Amino acid sequence: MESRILPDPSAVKEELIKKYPPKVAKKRGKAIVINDPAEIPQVQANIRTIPGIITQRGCSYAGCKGVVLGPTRDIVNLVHGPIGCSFYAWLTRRNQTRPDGPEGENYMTYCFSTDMQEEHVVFGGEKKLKKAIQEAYDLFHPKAIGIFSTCPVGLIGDDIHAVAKEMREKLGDCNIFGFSCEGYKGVSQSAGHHIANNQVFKHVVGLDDKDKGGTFKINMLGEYNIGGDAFEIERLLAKCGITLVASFSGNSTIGQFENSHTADLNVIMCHRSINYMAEMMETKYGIPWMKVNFIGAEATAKSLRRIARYFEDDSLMARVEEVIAEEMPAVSSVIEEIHPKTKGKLAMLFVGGSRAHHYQELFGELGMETLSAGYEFGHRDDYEGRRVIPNIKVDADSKNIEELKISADPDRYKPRKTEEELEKLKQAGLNIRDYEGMMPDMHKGSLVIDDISHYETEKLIELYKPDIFCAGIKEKYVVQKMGVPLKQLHSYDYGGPYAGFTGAINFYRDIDRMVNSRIWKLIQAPWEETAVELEADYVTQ
Ligand code: CFM
Repeated sequence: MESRILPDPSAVKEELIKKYPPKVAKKRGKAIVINDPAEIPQVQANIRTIPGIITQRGCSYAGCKGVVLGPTRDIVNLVHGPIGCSFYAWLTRRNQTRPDGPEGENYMTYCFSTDMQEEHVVFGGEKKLKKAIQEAYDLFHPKAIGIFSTCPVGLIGDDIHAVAKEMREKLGDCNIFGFSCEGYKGVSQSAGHHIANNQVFKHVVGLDDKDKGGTFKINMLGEYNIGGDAFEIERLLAKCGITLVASFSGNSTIGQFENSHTADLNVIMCHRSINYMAEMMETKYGIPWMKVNFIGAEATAKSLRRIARYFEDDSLMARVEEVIAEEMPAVSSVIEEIHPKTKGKLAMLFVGGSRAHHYQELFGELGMETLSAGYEFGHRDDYEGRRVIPNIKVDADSKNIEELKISADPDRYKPRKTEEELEKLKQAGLNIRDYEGMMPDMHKGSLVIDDISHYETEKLIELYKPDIFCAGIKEKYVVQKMGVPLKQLHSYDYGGPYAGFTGAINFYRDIDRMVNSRIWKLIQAPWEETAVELEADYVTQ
């Protein structure tokens, strides 16, 4: 492996902001920090993107309808708004599901919209919304209909919650609830996650008290079954004898949500999108939560062990060890084959609000180094750890998002463990109610960049020349034209699953193919250009 001399991170930071006007440079400078895991610096996050900067962020509606509710197959997700909002949210995320047989309900492949026109913007769209609910009900008789507001609905003031209530009462056997997740709410899709958590908690969780059996019952929070990840996790949990009561929301049904308060532990994959749900469920029902990570073989083994230790059951712990021992040889043999070819290669990850952290595990297993990483819409706690939450400044944008006031359920609150028991588990190394964030796991001197702009992305690539860049479709072809392969960590391109043991193997192979392919060397990046001027032919007629 050739050893490269990497530029000094402070010089890179200077270069990234040099071209900005002074005020913008000052602001962006706070979002670009040089990491030190021993003394984590403060990073600016979850604030408005500066107008004029090309961001990769999405909107509140995307976070609510697309991300949190989208993967649930038997809720009709009805978008109240112009058709474009629906069309561009239609199945692009690659969240998969497994209906119960060929007749099983699955509305994920449909696109439901009220198709708001100018007339409705001027005179109001509530009538049209009622009609659309009736039509969806008559056609499908779904158990539930979720209504999602897009921007114009908030501007004209249609009351979707009143319509939901009226139609719920009228139809009688269909749970109907609304989400005021207009795109402009908050500063990114993160606001939409919170809105989704609130409404699902308010209208769905706790409706079905039936104990469906199982000894070690958990909910999986913040796993959305992109590329089939949840299928692999479900396989491993079942093999260990752990019962999955509900998944929020990969491969899920509304019935699972209704019954989720009967579980004894919430495990969180994506902290950003769903930590609210975990906290509310603990306050109301007494279910503790714990952060896990099923991305990376070692991380998967560690997460299974943590779940087993939470239940403090010797037979479960033994079974988990057996499963790990059965699964690991296949993983190790692929690592042995690939590691010599990937060792020392350099990666960068700029994704969403959790994957930029999780996927560093997989690169670590391949001997690759993460030079720089960041989230699009993470909060400071996703970077620096939850210990900073009390110090996070609550600005006007965050205040716009409702915080539900939750209290213990008078009948159903049942602490699964006493505070002493939880403290003991914490002392023994279990991360109960905690997430340490991305930065403690990154090297000293690595660059952490929040809400990276297109311009900064290009500069960063030019200066570091990484072997692979991980982001999404908006960056993919720009980066690849620079001669650097881009792995989509949102949709996984056409690949996956990447979770669990089988997923890790898939990922090693895909990354090997990308970083060791000669094709990228054949593309001339701008910094490699010789004196040849770009030429273009124009056809005139
Ligand atoms: Fe959580 Fe996600 Fe992510 Fe996210 Fe997303 Fe996603 Fe993501 Mo794209 S919920 S924060 S809003 S892990 S859609 S499945 S890949 S940006 S890093």
